[in-house]
Amino acid sequence: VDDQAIVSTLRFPPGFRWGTATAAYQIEGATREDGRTPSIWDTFSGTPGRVLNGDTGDIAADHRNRMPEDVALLRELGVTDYRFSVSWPRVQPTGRGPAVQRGLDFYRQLTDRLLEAGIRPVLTLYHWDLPQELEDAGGWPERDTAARFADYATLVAEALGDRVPMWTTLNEPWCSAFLGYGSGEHAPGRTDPAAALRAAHHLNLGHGLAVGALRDLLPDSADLSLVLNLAAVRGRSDSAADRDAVRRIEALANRIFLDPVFHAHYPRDLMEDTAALTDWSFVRDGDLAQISRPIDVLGINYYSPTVVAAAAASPVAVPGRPVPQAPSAWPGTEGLVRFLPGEGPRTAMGWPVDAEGLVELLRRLHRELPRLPLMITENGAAYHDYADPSGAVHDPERIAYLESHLAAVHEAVRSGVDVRGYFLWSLLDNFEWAYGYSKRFGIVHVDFASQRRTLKDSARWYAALIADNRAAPGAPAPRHPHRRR
Ligand code: PNW
Repeated sequence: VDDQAIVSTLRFPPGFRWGTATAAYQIEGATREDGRTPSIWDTFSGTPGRVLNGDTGDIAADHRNRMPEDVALLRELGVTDYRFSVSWPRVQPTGRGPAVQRGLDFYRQLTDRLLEAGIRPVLTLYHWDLPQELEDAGGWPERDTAARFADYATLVAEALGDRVPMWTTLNEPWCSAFLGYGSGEHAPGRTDPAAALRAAHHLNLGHGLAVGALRDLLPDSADLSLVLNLAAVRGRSDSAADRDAVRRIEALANRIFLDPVFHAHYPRDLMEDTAALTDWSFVRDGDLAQISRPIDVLGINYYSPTVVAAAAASPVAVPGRPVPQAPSAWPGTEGLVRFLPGEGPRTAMGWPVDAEGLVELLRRLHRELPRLPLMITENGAAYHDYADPSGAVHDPERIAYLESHLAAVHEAVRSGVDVRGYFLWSLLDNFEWAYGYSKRFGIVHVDFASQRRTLKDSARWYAALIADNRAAPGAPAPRHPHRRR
């Protein structure tokens, strides 16, 4: 193949996987059907003040009842793969005991339809909907939750192991641990930094135990993965103080997961920096051997880079009066690290559009883990889409965002990074966690009153790209204003 043609048309390698991604609680609704019990997200969204406008996932995009229509949409897009998650409380309502057949049936029907359509199912076991009963027993800060997760993984693998070729244990354990138990922005909404660190370890342990269970049950051909929302961290400057801020955030966002999973240890600097919060005695002999069981693929979710600096002089403490501090998602960095807003245009989430962060992240992972295949398991953007009188939904900014990020993926692939596929977040407008229905990430518009689906311009753009296995010629090259390559 002519090298120049590859560059100018952004052609992707043959066999590159193209998908869309969703998560159970964000689209399914039907939270009381099939014998499903509440998850921590039902409880959290049902608690006033936790989710914007009091939105809940009770109905969401009604996917539990409209699944055939949604698979037809995937077929129309021409995706090769579809990434979805299984709702733990739909399959194993209290988090213990046998599986509920009706719950499993839904995922059996979904995967059957996908396979009939020639679409590869990519199954995530945990996308944040812990059965409430397990939270009542202590949740992820409690060691037993890791064992419960491995049991649940076993139930799902026994039921679907013959038809699902790619499995993910956890989606973004950083969010589960640090937004769920640290800042309290996500369910279960606890604000205890030590509990957040324990949760991170037990999520890692649950991942490792589940990989062990899945390897025993699944055919050798099954690919096992973990999905992380790694931070592409940049310092404001190269000063020693700013570099120290980068090191601290790297440790809490990335190395707390990458080091145990791929190198069987926790970062020593992180353990020292958090010594005032915990002695890390929750890490027991043998845990790291479980956590570091080999996986086949690492999934990366990328939206925006993270820019940090050393905090300005810490607030002056009045003797006897504690300095009030918002609960932090970054245990041990309070008063030491400042997050900067980043530059350039932003999405409706307020997140800067910066595809260069994705190139940097992919190159860094390739450098550190050269033999590990990677997948972009989520990338996408929320924008304020507009409908014209004919009912068509236009989203030019989303297309521009996606073009620049696909150019970034292409650039990484060209420089030798082993990226196997790309999953666009998301197929449908859905329940965007703490933001409820106020933020729309879909390439398919959902009218939440009528549940009508309408392909946005970006959906047609994505279908054309997939059909051709290449991004549109002339897609803007990824650039960061202050970086030169
Ligand atoms: C990811 N943060 O969530 C999730 O995997 C999706 O379910 C979600 O809809 C998507 O990204 C868009 O938000 C995140 O605050 C939520 O750092 C919040 C954060 C990161 C990821």
